[in-house]
Amino acid sequence: MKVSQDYRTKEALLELYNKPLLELVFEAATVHRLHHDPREVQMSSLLSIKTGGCAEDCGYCPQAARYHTDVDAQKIMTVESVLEQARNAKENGSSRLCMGAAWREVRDNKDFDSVIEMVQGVNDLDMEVCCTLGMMNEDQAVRLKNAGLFAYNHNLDTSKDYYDDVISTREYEDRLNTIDNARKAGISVCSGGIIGMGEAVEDRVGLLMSYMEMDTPPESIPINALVAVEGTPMEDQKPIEQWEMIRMVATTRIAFPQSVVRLSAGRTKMSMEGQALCFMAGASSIFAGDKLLTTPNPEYNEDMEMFKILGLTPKAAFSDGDKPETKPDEILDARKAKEAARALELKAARAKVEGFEPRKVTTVGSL
Ligand code: SAM
Ligand code: DTB
Ligand code: SF4
Repeated sequence: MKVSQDYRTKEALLELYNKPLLELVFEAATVHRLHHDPREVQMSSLLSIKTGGCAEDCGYCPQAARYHTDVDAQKIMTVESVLEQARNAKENGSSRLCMGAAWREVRDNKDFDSVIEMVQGVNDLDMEVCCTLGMMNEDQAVRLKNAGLFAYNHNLDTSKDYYDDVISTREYEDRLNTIDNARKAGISVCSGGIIGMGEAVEDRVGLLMSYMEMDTPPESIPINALVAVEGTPMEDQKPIEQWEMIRMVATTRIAFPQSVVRLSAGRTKMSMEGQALCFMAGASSIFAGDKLLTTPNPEYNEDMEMFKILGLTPKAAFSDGDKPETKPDEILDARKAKEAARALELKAARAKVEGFEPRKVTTVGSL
């Protein structure tokens, strides 16, 4: 039962969302317990491997180059520094690493080759690897899959109707195509949205309807509360009440009984009691670590304290799917072989220069 048969229409979902809160939470908690171990919560760490300078105009995003935020554009991280961060995240109990890049789309260049190496390296650490790199085509999805990618995150963000109020530089259809490309390559799909962007409740339910209409809904659905960042067009959005977050989590849980529902951005504004109700209502994953991509997240120790109080335990890696096999990547291997050959040539040329006796210059008299 990948989607709930009782809530397949927008009207039914809307009615569900608007139910008396405790009835909604109770129903969600019941569904959750039928399909998941309610004590287990997945801890996923986010890492911004390429920050800022993005060409898109997503109204919520501090990484869009056109908005004047505190986020500066940076180069892509090195593979070694990513692996170091991955090891730290694993030591702190994270079973998944989600690497984000502020790209409109994946390009077939050296930076993508580096991402392939990062995916291979993190998969070798026995962590679930997720990437969120913007739009990608089928070939790029296959390369990522062969590198050992477990999941691809690509959010629809909101309903089809509200989408144009949020983003103008790409279409809803583009997002759906990328999700399809990930799916076709055999990658687990992570896709969700943001609430608190000025949308109506109908748009929140409209987002869920977009997933209802898919042949296979996402394996994980992140629910974010807008982090209103100064300099973005949404800087003045009033923070949503945590009750709305609880309603959205509960409705998502009931509509998609088997999916992982991730309580994502916005936890710094929630109380522990508010988060507890989200776990009760079926949230089965969080982003762990004191930073999301560019904005703060609760401290690691705070989350560990919350887990202890609520009796939650971190979920092990690959509980919901086998570890992908890392296969050789021809493009990456060819580039590395070329670089190695070039390095050898340079070394030989340098040795030649060093072994060369410079001609003695004798100066006659003084100038
Ligand atoms: N550039 C890629 C893309 O847009 O698909 C990947 C990175 S992008 C930052 C990933 C997701 O982060 C967005 O789709 C959005 O849902 C979420 N996000 C970005 N800024 C946010 C904010 N201020 N508050 C809440 N969620 C946000
Ligand atoms: C998702 O749904 N939320 C994450 C992750 N997927 C990539 C991103 C949240 C970003 C919040 C704003 C920031 O830190 O820049
Ligand atoms: Fe760029 Fe992604 Fe931010 Fe949109 S959400 S501006 S695509 S980084």
